[in-house]
Amino acid sequence: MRTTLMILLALAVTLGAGCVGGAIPVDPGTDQEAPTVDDGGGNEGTPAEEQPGDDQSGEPSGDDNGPAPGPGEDENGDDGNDEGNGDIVTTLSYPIVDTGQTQCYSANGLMDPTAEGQDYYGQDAQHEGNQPRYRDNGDGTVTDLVTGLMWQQDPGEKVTWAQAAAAADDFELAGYTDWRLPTVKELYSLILFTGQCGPSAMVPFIDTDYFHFSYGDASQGERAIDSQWATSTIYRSTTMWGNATMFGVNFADGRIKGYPKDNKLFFCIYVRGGESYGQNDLVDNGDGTVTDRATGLMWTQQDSGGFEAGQWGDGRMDWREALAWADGFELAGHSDWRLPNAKELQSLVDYSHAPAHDGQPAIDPVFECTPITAEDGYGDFACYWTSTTHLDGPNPGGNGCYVAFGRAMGYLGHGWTDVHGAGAQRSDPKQGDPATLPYAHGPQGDAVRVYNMVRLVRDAR
Ligand SMILES: [Ca+2]
Ligand SMILES: [Ca+2]
Ligand SMILES: [Ca+2]
Repeated sequence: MRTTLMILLALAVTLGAGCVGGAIPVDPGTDQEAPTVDDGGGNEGTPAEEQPGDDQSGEPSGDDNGPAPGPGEDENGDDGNDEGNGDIVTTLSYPIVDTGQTQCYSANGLMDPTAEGQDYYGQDAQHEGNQPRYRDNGDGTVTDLVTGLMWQQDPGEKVTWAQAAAAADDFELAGYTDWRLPTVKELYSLILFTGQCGPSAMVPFIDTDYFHFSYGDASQGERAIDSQWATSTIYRSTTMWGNATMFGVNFADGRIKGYPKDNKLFFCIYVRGGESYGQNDLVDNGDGTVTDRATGLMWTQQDSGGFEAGQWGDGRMDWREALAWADGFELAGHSDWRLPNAKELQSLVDYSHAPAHDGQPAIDPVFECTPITAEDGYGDFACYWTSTTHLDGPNPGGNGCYVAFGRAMGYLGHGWTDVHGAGAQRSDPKQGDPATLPYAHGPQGDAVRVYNMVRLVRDAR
């Protein structure tokens, strides 16, 4: 807890909140919810069992421009083939597939890439990661060559969540019978931020060379963006004032949202293989860093609030400030810290926690999260910037993706509520004064904050 009451007061004023620092009312009724489904956030690692610092062996110099580590320098002591040329990446249990974004964007749209020390350096396109690669198996299945997961290629017609969950067990395709409804971490591995949603262009956020995709059906009264895909991940709290909620991926508008689980239709593709995909393996290195041995990523244990960064010292910053802070940041002898992309940051979400469920942010407790006061005046946890641009709305490039580790607030009709759940991924304008911008955006009145929290990442090898 590094936030002072002063900061909470300032936040309350900024957000127009009435009640300072109030605890979120915990919903006692959610424990019994949907006991048979995966919570999608299994953080298997027990930091206390690990040897602090054991991830630093074989660490390259930490120089931003240093050569790629050779064989044997992988942080797990593997043979260094993680990003290699073989068919399937196998040495990490939870490799993050890059977003596919290859162009750079300022707050005003496309821009030429900049260099270290310059504005807007360090965004998604400037860190390659594991580029998406798939194999069409020619039998109605697609293999993701980064994650190793095998997917059903065609969702067919929409179904209810209950139908999607119930039919998985008996589903058979290409001779396999071990299909399951994906977790939100599995399904989100397929999202691509080469997608766009807006008046100038509509491009799906999934690779349509491999997967069958449909926008909403106008003849059924649906909007184009009604392409919500189902997962097995159930929110431990509720959205929209009490609805049981499932986290789905919208491949039409490029978001994770909590959707009302009942009385709604979803696309559904089943998955098989890679049973540990989505499970973190966190090691507290004892020096302010945490390594996830499942993803090969190293994270700062504290967020920007813990470092008292940003123009107000409370950790909040706009997108350009977040990139600049990452660029110049040093910790534990490393200077190659960067703003995580949307998929890297989502890998840290622990869907077994939720502020209104257990008072915790949706992340493993090894991480420290600076508390904030939300729009409704209750104590909460922040949304965190990513390096990924969200091509959404009338100003393509002007919005950056964030991941909500607290409630994903929206203003609906008569007040503020958690509309999309802790663990949602939405986007905010990259810059602007929240006092003069519309305070809510889109059909669910998503809260517009602009000044979000930041947690930094680096490659742990
Ligand atoms: Ca990238
Ligand atoms: Ca089966
Ligand atoms: Ca740097």
